[in-house]
Amino acid sequence: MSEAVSAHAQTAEVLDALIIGAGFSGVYQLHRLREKGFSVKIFEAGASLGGIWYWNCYPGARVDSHVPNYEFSIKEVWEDWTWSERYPGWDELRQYFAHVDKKLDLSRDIQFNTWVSGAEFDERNNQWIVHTTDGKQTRTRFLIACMGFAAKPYIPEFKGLESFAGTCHHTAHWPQAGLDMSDKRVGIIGTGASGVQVAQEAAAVASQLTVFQRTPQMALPMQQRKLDAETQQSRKPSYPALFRQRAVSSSTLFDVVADERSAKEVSEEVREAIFEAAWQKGGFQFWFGTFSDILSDEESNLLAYEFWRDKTRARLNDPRLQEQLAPMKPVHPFGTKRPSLEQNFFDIFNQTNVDLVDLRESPIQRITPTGLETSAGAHEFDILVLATGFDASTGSFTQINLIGSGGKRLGDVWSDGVRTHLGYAIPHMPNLLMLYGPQSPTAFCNGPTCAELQGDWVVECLSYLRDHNHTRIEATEEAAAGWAAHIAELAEGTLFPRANSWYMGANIPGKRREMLFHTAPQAYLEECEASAAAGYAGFDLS
Ligand code: N01
Repeated sequence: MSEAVSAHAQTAEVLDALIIGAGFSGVYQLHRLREKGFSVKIFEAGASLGGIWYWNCYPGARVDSHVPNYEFSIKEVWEDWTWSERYPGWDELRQYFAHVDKKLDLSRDIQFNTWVSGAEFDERNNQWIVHTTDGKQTRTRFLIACMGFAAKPYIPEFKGLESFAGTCHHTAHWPQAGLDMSDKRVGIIGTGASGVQVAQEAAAVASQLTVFQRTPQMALPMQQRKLDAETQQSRKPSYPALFRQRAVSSSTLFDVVADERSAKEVSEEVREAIFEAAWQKGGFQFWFGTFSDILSDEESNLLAYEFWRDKTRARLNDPRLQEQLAPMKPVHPFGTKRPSLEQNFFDIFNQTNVDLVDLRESPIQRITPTGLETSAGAHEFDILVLATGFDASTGSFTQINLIGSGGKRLGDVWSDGVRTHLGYAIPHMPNLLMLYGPQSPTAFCNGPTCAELQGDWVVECLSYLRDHNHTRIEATEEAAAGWAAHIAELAEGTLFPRANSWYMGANIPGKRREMLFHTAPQAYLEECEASAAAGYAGFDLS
């Protein structure tokens, strides 16, 4: 840092906090920090609020967590808002964000269409200098990263991709103006949540849909339901208790609670009844809400898989499709990749306009101007949808040029694996705090719940620093090494390491394989509380 730049810092406007991203986490931070009297702004890459719900506007995009669990607990926001569906779509979620904006008067402190390309820490002043692609620089005491886990779409290096002459989009870069798939030939690569959702919509309107599947998707029934305003209003008196519950029970997860018994320890009759009830309830109930050991015991897991498999095969007319979509033997333990919630995903394959191509039998060789070639032959289409996922969690950070204390780059700090303390802060990156980031429960926690519970911790932390005249907070290397070991140990107690999922960083070629998330949200909250109560143990404050 030159003397001139440093001297300039004494006079330039310096924010207390700059938030990156205007999704659930960023919006909540802005609201709470302003309440506490901090000067704060959001830089948001999109043209409006919503984060993931701004970018993912492909047909059928909808949330996999039900309302009212999936909304803010702020009374002035929920008291006059009602939803039309239990699992709302992206457009209704955007309307919700517009409502939140109006209620909390957020936009005046949000700079839209602003992409943060880099930030460097000015040690002399304990400030971040934040660079945006418009060429401007902004100084802030604290940099609060609220980019979500899916800010970096992943597009595999398919040979010939640039030669495709039709329309091609990654699901997270869908045209904001929409794209009509009616009477078109559509190809979709990928069968994660995004692929499943687009496929359901495309199958209804496309002249031909070809779904390219590499790994069968153990999708679960959403059991979508319409909601009426009157019933929702009549339930509002119970909302405060419901939102309080998110912080104090295992339902922090996804508002589902499992039977404490093992799936193996009950009679077949009882087991089937519990499985069936969860199936009928829908959503993530069958994933996390049947027996306590489904995701940790191989035999119990297999019992859940067999139930899922038989239910799914019964919906498919063709025995070949049955084996491709729901094989007799699981390709990985059930639920170790996030299950999509489907409405008619399996049924579409009984339609004459829908084909499945199993990439395990015939891998993609190249994309061509008119479609793609697998080892078994050519497929032609007008629209190619890349539902190929994200460089999840860490990708949101590594795509920004972050330079911390002593000139350390994030890539250097994470060269032997991800290092954070409590998923909030990174060694050598003072005054950078993360919400919904790596090594916190992100992937296993309901979004708005996590935004608020983690968000409150960060707000309290910044208030503590202000009250104690501290201008700098930094995770210690020791604490971060201990936290990484803790995350790995928690994962080892589960079956999650057995799948090539984005949880494990295993969906991106060359990315280090490690569990990226804390798998026990309730314990996590207690660990964070304990650190704060001990004067922010594991952090250096100065
Ligand atoms: O991404 P994914 P997503 N050749 O990584 C395939 C959330 N989300 O965008 O399984 C061929 O799950 C890949 O195959 P495989 C949700 O948390 C939520 O769908 O790696 N195929 C897989 O099928 C979700 O979990 C909603 O073998 C290739 C697919 O692409 C997360 O976002 C909606 C390939 C990627 O699936 C990510 O979901 C949407 C290749 N080279 C998303 N590379 C809600 O409902 C990858 N694939 C809230």
